[in-house]
Amino acid sequence: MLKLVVDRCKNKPCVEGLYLITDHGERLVERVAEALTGGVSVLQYRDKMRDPEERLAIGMQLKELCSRHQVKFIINDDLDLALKLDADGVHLGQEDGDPAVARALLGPGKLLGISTHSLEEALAAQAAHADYVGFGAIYPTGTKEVPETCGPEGVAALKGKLRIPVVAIGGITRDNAPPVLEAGADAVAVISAILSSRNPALAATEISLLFNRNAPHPRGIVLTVAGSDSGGGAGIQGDLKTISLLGSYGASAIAALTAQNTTGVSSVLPVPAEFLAEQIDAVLDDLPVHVVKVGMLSTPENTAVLAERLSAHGMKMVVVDPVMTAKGGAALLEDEALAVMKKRLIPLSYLLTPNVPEAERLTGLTITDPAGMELAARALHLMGAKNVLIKGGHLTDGMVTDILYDGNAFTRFTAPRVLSRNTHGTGCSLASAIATFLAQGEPLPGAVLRGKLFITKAIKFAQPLGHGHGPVNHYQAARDPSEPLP
Ligand code: 3NM
Repeated sequence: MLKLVVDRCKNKPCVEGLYLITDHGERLVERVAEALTGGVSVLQYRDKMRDPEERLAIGMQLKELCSRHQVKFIINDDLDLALKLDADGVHLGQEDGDPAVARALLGPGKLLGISTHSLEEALAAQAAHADYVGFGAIYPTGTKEVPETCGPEGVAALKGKLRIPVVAIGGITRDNAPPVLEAGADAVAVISAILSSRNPALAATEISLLFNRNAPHPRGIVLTVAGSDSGGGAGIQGDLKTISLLGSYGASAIAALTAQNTTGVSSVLPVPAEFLAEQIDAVLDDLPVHVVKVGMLSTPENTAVLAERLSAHGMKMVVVDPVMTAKGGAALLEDEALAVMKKRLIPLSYLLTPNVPEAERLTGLTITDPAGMELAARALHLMGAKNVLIKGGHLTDGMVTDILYDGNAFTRFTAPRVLSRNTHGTGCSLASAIATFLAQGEPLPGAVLRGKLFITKAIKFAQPLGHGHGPVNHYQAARDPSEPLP
């Protein structure tokens, strides 16, 4: 029998999520304003250089930004400034004065944080009525001289011993934060990985998304914008199966209807662009969507309206599968839509996932080998895609190599080719799987790796359903996505 338990004691921690700390660089307020659009929950103004007058002026601007974004605003060290600005709290280092004095002056309604570097210091901070502790340095950092680092193990050692939240700090980035969260950090404090980034908004979005790792299932929300495949293997249907079976919540906006089965597409009915916009708005006005996955769009109008709505909603995590033709050759994107995709949609994409023919059409290049894929990836990055994954399945080698380019480095993902006729839904399902893993708090390289594993299994386990190219087996592939291929 289902038992109802009412828990009135479970308060949310007062500090959790992404805790951004300011640096001493130029254009601070502008860079912070960008970062706050990416899901920051606390901002600490830490200024060891400017004079008091300047600090007050900057502090006022930062406070205004924080109220606009509903972000808690904390002042480092300077109690006087915290009181003048009526900030949400103050943060003290070990040598920054007496916590009891700060607590008395701040009053009970404000937050008091204390920097700590060992279990003993953390326990002492708790005894001094701190509301949270900063704890580090977790990793080596160039931002501040730190005597030693403690790694995620240092955070794990605090577990169960403190009642107050732990804000892990020091050298934390998108790629090394996951073990810190798994060790039990309630928040991560970051300076350079966000404020030294060329795109502080995206850097903040990537790190704040990692906190979904600990959310209950369905974990993370993915909106798929694509065509309906009546046969059920690809398009909206394949996407929603992938998203649900992998454990996230899937919403959809349908760009076109297709009459389709495993033998091919017999008819396409695009949805009017205004109605596509209404679907997207209905979902994004209501649900806190973490990642949007884009597939078949059919018309230039739909491509343009999607780009416009994604910008209006400030959506940063957009995985674009630039679907152009069906396996049997049916056009799923009208020719005039290609230019709109290049100009309007690609610059909004966090990850673009073309196969070789799609990458050729988008770039005008001829691709015959991995070196050609790398060249095309660079060209697509120049068009504005933040990350590009070119899928090598159409090349004829025995091994299939996909190449990920993040604007800095190439990563190759190679797997033996699975010889199968049952590959219907491969591209849609791979992009949906990557979108789902991102929404669940996996950083991009891991999301691509897990997506590749999922789709390779889905092809391997595919059954000969229908009279043409059977659908990939979403169900079997999702049963244990972490397990290596048999
Ligand atoms: N305090 P970044 S480490 C301000 O260990 C600060 O107490 C630390 O900057 C501590 O994110 C640190 O650029 C620097 O590494 C954090």
